Order: sequence, then structure tokens, then C-alpha cells
Amino acid sequence: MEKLIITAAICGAEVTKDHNPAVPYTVEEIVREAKSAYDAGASVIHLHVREDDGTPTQSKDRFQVCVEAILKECPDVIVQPSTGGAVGMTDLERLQSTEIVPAPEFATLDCGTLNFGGDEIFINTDNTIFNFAKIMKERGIKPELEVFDKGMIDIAMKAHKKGLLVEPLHFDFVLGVQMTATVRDLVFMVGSIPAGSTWTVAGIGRHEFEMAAVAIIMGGHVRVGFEDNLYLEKGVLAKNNGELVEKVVKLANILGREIATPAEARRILSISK
Ligand code: KMH
Ligand code: ZN
Repeated sequence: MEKLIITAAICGAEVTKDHNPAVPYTVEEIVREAKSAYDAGASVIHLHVREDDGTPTQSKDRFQVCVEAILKECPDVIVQPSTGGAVGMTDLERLQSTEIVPAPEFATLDCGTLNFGGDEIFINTDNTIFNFAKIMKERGIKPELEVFDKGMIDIAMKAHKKGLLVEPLHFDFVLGVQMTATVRDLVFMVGSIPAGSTWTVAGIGRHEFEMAAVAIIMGGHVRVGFEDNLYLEKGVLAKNNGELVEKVVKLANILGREIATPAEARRILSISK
């Protein structure tokens, strides 16, 4: 089995310091959280950025500053900017994170529209998805295909049929938002992607570590972090993202799976730096 790639989704766009005071907003806080995750064993940092007051932004300048500041402290880490941004942002706003220099190695590509809780809808029409895929291909950015249900795998395959994606494909199954997060769900999703693809699972909320344990056993990869879950265990807020990564490292040690370095993660994901 390949070594385990741990992605840390350190910030997100929806969680706030009211949920957990360690949620980062400023550049310094974002670097602090990225470093805590990297030091604990994360090889990929999934990045959203904020204004100093916590407002989510996709500003190219803010991404540029944050990515450079993270790479100063974690020189070999893979930074994966979000192109999802926050609910309600326009496509052009969202794409700014792909415009930094040099272009990111990796970025998210959300593969469908979904209910995001309450009255919120996160909109990704087919044309948005195809356009984002085309731009990412032109810029040499590997997409992580964010799929929140099985239909989104099918939409990703439509983009692939159009020649907009390059194999091997990499999927992130985000379970516990639009569809439930059970072992049966994860096995179904893994069985629905093309042979030779790689995958990560992000279990939302209390599902984070259950899904992590199953992925470790199945040979997939794991995403944790404040974007998805704020708690180390029931009723105990994590002090930093590093604690969430450490817990995955402990699970992997118990289950006999080694942790990938960023260089090993690049090889497993076919990312050339
Ligand atoms: N914040 C969500 C609306 C991504 O990063 O690509 C979108 C999201 C997915 O988090
Ligand atoms: Zn995200």
C-alpha cells in the first residue's frame, strides 16, 4: 500500500473563532496553523484565506502573501488553494487563487451544486466546472476533484470525456454534507471512480476520524482540519490543526500505514514540481 497523504484543511470559509478560537484569519495565524499541521505530518495544506476580520476572500493578493508565507516556514509542503471560496462568490472571484505566481501545483475543483445547510446553495454548473477544469489544465494545476455525492463523480467524468482532465485523476470524497458518511458510502464512492485514480476522504464533523480510519485501511488518503471539524474528540476543541493531524498519524501507526512526505505525496499524486 502507498504511504498515507494527510491533507490539512486549516481554515475553510465558514467556520469562525466563535466556533473555535484557533480558527486562523490573519496571515500570521494561517502560517501558524499550516506549520502545526506540517510539523505533525501533513504533506498538503488545503487553503482558504480571510481578511484580518475573518471575512472569507479569494483575493489573488491575499493568496499570494499567504502561500509565500507558508512556504517560508514549510518549504516543501504542497499548498492546495481552494477554488470553491465561500457560498455566493462569483466564478471570476473564485478563480483568483489560480492566478498566483508561480501557479499552484494543486487546487480544488468542485464538481457539482449542493445544499450547504440552511438556505445556502453552493453553485457549480456544468459550464463552471468545465471552465475551471480548462483553466487549471492550461495553467498546469492538478485538480483535486471535490465530490460531495456520486453524481459529482459522473460530472467529473463528463469533464474528463471532454479532454479537460489529465489522468491519473484524484478525488476528494467530502462525506457528511450532501450525503451521509458511512463505510458503505465510502466503499460505494471508491468503487465508482476509474481504476488508477487516487482518493482522499474528508469526513465532516464527528465523521472525520471514522472516515480517516477506514481510508487508512482501504489504501486511500485522509483530509482533516478546522474546515471540516473543530473537535479532537467529543466536547474537546482541538487547540490547533496539528492536533487533528497527529490523531490521524496515531491511527496510521496503529494500523501499520506509513506517512508520506511532501515529495512522496507528489509522486503518489503525479504532481511535478
Ligand atoms: N466553502 C465551500 C463553499 C473548496 O474548497 O473547493 C467550498 C469549499 C470547497 O470549501
Ligand atoms: Zn475548502
